[in-house]
Amino acid sequence: MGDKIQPIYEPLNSSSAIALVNRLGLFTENSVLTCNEIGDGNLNYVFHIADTSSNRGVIIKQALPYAKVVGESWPLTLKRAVIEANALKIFGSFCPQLVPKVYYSDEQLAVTVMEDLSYLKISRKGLIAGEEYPLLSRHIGQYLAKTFFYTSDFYLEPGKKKDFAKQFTNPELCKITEDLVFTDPFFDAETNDFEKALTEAVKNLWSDERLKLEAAKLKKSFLTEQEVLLHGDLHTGSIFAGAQETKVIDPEFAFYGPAGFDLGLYFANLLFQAITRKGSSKEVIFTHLHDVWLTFEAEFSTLWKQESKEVYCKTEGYLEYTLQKIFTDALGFAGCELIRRTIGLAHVEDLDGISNEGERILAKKTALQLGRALIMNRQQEAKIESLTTIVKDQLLA
Ligand code: SR1
Ligand code: MG
Repeated sequence: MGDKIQPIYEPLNSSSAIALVNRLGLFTENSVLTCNEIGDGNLNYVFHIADTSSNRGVIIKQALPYAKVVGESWPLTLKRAVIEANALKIFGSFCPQLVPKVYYSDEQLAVTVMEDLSYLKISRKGLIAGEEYPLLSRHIGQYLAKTFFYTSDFYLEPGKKKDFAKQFTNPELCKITEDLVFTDPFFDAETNDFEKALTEAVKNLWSDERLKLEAAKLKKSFLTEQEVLLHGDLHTGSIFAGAQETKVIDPEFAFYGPAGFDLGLYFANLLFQAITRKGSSKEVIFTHLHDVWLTFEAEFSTLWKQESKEVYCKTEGYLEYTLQKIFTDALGFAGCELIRRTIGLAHVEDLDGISNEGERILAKKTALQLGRALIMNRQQEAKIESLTTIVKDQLLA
């Protein structure tokens, strides 16, 4: 008697996705709706539903109870959908222009219904196609400054921050990163995936004890440092871009971790373009690297000076120490991302899309060398020229 009927999880299809948006009243009654599954990521379904006459649309993202990239043999929590919806709402409250609006979320169905961004392009695809996106990295610098600062102990009352950290405890998705980013690529693990022609280069990594010690330190930082609420998977496939607009999507890996992690992933995914672009078109990527760091540094410093609540934020040298730590960590995390996207389980189109085998292998060897160089030389002055010098040295080596 009086028992609540719990909606049961089931994967959506075109007709149940359309039924859901109709139930939510997101379109007028007479709308003729089309629905396409457009997800090309590793984990979820993504449905694009549009009204054929107005072309107005929405996106429904649904988590599957397993990792799509591997199949049902790799079960994965549906709770990531709640984490994602809540993270979108929190990040959207700090930078509404840079995050899609969430219209609805349902924990049982593991769905998030959000703003249609299909008029923009996934920035990885746009960058591969040679598009320039002059505002992209300035927007990402602003996004990082705000999301880091407003979720950190520099701004939040410590109890509130700990509540957030509890709400965003995300052990299953963190475990994916712990394994796929920080561990497996440095050992002969089953998940690794690389061409035969890379065997010697890969074995050199596996036997490099100095490199493994540094990878261990970076993994420890990821495991233990609860500095800010991270996006957790901020590669260029998690960012929609256009000439004027940028939107950060997919924060299902969100958790409290070291601030340099998101920045490092973004650096690394730009660096794939620095590696693969030819001649002077690399310069655009160096400009992106400058833009993201300089914007981040300026915005974060302003927030620190104007809005910090932590008493030590007025102590001389503390801001510089904090920026230095974020920069150093970011270089190390960027190195791990370069290596894991080259020889680990989940690759990037920037490299795998190179059809000429010789060129592809050369690009991958460069990515491995650059990854190693960033990890080993990450204790650099927090100046973007320190990063571009390491990159240029490796690209010319
Ligand atoms: C099994 S998931 C593989 C990768 O896809 C996601 O986008 C994350 O980057 C994860 O590491
Ligand atoms: Mg994703």
